[in-house]
Amino acid sequence: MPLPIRRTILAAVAAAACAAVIIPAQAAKPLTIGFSQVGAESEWRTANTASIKAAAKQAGVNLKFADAQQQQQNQVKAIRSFIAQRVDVIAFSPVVETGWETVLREAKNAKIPVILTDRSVKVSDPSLYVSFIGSDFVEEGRRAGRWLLDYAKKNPNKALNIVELQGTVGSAPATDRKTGFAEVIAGNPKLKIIRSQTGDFTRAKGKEVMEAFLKSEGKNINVLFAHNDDMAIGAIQAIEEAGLKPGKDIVIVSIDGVRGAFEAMMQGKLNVTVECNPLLGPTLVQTAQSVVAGKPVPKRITVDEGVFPAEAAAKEFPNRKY
Ligand code: GZL
Repeated sequence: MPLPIRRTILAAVAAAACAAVIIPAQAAKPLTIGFSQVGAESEWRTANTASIKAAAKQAGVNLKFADAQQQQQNQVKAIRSFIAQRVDVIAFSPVVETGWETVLREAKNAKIPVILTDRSVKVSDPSLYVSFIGSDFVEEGRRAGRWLLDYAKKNPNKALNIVELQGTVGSAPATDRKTGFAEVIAGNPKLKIIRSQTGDFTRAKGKEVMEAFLKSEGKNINVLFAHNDDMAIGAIQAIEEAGLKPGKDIVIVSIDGVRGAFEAMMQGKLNVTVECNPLLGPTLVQTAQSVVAGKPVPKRITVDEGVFPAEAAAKEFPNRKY
C-alpha cells in the first residue's frame, strides 16, 4: 500500500479515535447544606444526627455540620457562618421556638433557602423557611395521655398522681407534648399533675429532678410522664435508688421510642413509649435537592409514628432502626 494512502488512513483513524473520547462535562458542583444541630443531649438526637450524616454521604452532599450544645446563640452563629460561606441550603433543628426572625431574615436576604427539621419556630413571616420536616408533638402528647386514660380505666381503684419531666423550656416538643397530654388527661379528674419541671431532655437532669420529686412527694407519686426516654431512664435510676420499683410502684409513660426505652420495658421498668421518629436524613436531603432544583415542596412534612407498650417491646425490639 503506497505510503501516502497509509498515512491518510492512519490520520483518519487517529482523528476518529480522538472524536470518540467523551470529554467529561464539568462535573456538577455537589449540593452544599449547612446544618445546625441542637446538640447531643439524647439517644434520639444521636440517631437524628447519624441519619442526617448518612443521607448526606449517600447522596454526595457536602454537609457542613455544627453542634450547638443546646445553646441558641451557637445556632445563630452557625447560621450566619453558613450564610457567609454561601451554602446552597441551610437546615437546622431550632433548640427553642422563638428568637429566629433576625437571622432567618438575613438568610432570606442572602437568597439561601432554610429547611427546619425536627423542631419548628414561631415567626411572623412563614416565608422565612421553606419547609418543616418532623413530628406532630401535640399528637405525641395526646397518645401518651390516651395510654394513661386507658390504664386508669383498667385500674379504677388506683391513685393516679402524676409528676412530669418536661423537655427543654421553650422548645416545640416540650410545649406541644405538655399541651397534648394535658388536653387528653382532662378527661379523667383522678389524673392530676402534682409536680412538673424541666429535665432538659437529658438523663442526668431527669434523674436529678426525679430525686427532688421523690424527696418532696415520696409515695404520693403514682405516675411519671417524661417528655423523652432519656429523662425517663434517668428517673428510673432515681426511683430504684429510693427503694421503689419503676414500672410498678410508679407507672412510667415516655416519648421517643429509643433502644434504651425498649430495654427498660423488657426489664419491666417502663410501661410505654410513644415513638418520635428521628430518621429524618433522607427526607431532608431529598427536600433540599428539590428546593435547589426549583421544584415545589410541602410546607410541612410529617413522619409516621407508633405507640409501643411494654407488652409489645420484645417483639418489636429486633425491628428497631434507632
Ligand atoms: C423531638 C426532639 C426531642 C426528643 C428528645 O423531635 O426534638 O429532642 O424527644 C431530643 O430526645 O432531645
